[in-house]
Amino acid sequence: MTNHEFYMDLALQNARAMKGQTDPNPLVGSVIVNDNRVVGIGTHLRAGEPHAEIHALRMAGDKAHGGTIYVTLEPCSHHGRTGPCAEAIVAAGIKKVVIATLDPNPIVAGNGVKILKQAGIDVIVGILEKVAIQMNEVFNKFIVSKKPFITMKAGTTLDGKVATRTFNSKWITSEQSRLDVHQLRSENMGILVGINTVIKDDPALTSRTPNGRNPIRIILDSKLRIPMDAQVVIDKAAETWVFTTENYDREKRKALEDAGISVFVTEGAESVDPNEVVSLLGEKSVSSVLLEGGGNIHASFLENRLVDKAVLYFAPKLIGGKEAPTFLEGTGFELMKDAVELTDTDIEKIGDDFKFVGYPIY
Ligand code: AOF
Ligand code: ZN
Repeated sequence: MTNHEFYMDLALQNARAMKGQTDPNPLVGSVIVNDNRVVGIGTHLRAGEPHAEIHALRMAGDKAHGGTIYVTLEPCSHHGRTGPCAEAIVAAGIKKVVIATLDPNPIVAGNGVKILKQAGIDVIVGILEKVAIQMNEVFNKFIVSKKPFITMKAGTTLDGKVATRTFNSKWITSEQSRLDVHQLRSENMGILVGINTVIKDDPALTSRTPNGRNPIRIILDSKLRIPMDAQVVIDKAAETWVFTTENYDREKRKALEDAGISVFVTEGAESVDPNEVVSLLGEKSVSSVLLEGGGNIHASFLENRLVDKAVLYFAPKLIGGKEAPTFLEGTGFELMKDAVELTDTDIEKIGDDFKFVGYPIY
């Protein structure tokens, strides 16, 4: 590891630790080094609060003068909720700026580097770039598309089943895997399921981890069949948003709204169009969504090319039975050449379970 990589790694570690609390803003870390000593460390904590570089500059004070600043994302150039960091870096007398990756935000995109270079500062871009890009996969998509980054999650047996033919499903994956899912929930701004999942399982869809943030519970329910005594309606543990069609039951909508549930009516009469849901969520600044089933919801999102990432937990168990549901239903593709392939795959063992991660190529 070079010196640059060492300090950038430190900045990346601090940035990553804030996963789940900065969105829709990016994870950003910064380290200032002067005379071979770390004189300032800063991490972005929350959207609307100072950027990482500002925290680091404040800590360094006069010691920033003549130093090198490491930033995991290009310093900003815009007057947003906080001032342009590139100008603050120039004003502090920093000599060198080491950046992991450029900011994909169209209002910054290279302009931060331009300000720094115009001030005669030495700028290096691309240290641990791949890691930095991956860390902000959610932000990178959202800031250019204004659509949420969607992760499809399922916990299945080795034969892809999410329950037995009698719909018994407690439990398929281990407790340790289920804890990992709670972590995943807290890292997403929204969690989306279909109405059948609510009717069958009555899930709370909350994150049971220490300091776990509960995502907004998003339910696709074309006819407003959601039971008034469902946990997601009565428990007040997090917001619940129900997306329905023009075919909805008027009285039920009023009852739900009186219970504090938000109801969104989408176009069309039959089923809720996932494209419309995704656009609406983007408009409401929901930058990340965890899809938690069931199989028809997964299929409709995948067929519409809306799934950005798949996280699949495989338990070393076999159920069998053609009536036993799988995590991906719908009609399915006709030919192998149409199959959705996943790339950049990774597998991790959690106890005896396997956690598989991959990114669909469309
Ligand atoms: C952050 N934290 O540490 C850095 C960011 O809404 P604002 O004014 O805070 O601006 C957000 C934009 O600033 C964000 O989209 C990104 O392009 C840039 N850099 N943002 O929240 C930070 N360095
Ligand atoms: Zn900034």
